[in-house]
Amino acid sequence: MTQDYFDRFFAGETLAASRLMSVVEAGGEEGEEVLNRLFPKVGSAYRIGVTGFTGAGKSTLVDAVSRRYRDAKKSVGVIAEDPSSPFTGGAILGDRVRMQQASDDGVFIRSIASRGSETGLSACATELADVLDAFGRDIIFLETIGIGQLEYRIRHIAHTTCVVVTPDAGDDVQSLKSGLMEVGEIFVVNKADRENAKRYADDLRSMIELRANSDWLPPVVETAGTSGEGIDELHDAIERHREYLSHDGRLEAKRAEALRNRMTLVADERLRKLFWENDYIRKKLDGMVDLVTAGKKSPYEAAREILEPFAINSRK
Ligand SMILES: Nc1nc2c(ncn2[C@@H]2O[C@H](COP(=O)(O)OP(=O)(O)O)[C@@H](O)[C@H]2O)c(=O)[nH]1
Ligand SMILES: [Mg+2]
Repeated sequence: MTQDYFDRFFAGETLAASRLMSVVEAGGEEGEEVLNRLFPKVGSAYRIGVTGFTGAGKSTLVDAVSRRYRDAKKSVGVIAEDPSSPFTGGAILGDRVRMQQASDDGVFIRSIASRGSETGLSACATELADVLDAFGRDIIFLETIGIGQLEYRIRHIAHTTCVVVTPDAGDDVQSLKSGLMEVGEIFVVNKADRENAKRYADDLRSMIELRANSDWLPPVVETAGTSGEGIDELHDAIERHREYLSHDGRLEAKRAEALRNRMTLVADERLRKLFWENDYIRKKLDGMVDLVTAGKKSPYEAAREILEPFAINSRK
């Protein structure tokens, strides 16, 4: 990666940003080098996570809310994890992607395919958000699918996490996964044009009140992404949460926690690799396989013995 790219990136050239994102997305040493170079410039963007199942209306909502920020002269970036065809749902967003290629209207959209591990995916979303942050975007939306462990991790990738749900017939709020309930700082009941939306939102409010355990009570906003209903309320709820975080060092604490989490994830990944590629460990493992196969040790005793030299702190 030549200096030229960084110069063009810091001069605000969209193509250079796309290029750096591709390098970061590819990972490896070159990607890390880019992140190291950009890191001093990372930290001023406000990150809004939007999570929920595919088809809930996340892209539609991100598009609508991002317009509010654009109207307020804020620059916007979007990182969207989209397993199907990116943004097919939102014709508006589709148009915008096309527009983007011709001119930068202040919204930079990048979709990432949901491949690889969940950890890899959320790390990648965070890293791409870092690039947009260094690029000077004021607001960054991170659209992720609320499945598996990912929903727990989104808390480390966004400042404000919005969980988007829909009042699907036959489903009641009890069926919402507790992972989603835990990460939501704002709940959005989208497709408010559906008949049972109101009741669904009220049930959700009662459930949230019962679970409330911090001085931020997550609001439930009813929206209809396609007609624009409730978009102002959603924007206001995000701004209220941002205001809440700006007091008592909450934002700084959240940022520190996220960075700690990131360091742990990166170190964890490397540690495993270092460990299993280490000659001593490989030989030890081979020897244990023989012993276990011969019935002389159980796999648990073997695993314990392999780890024994590293258990210094926990020895009694
Ligand atoms: N009826 C209704 N459809 C909506 C609403 N919001 C989004 N949709 C539609 O739901 C589909 C999925 O939306 P999309 O934003 O792509 O969902 P995502 O997968 O969560 O990003 C699209 O066809 C949207 O037009 C809404 O409020 N009401
Ligand atoms: Mg989407």
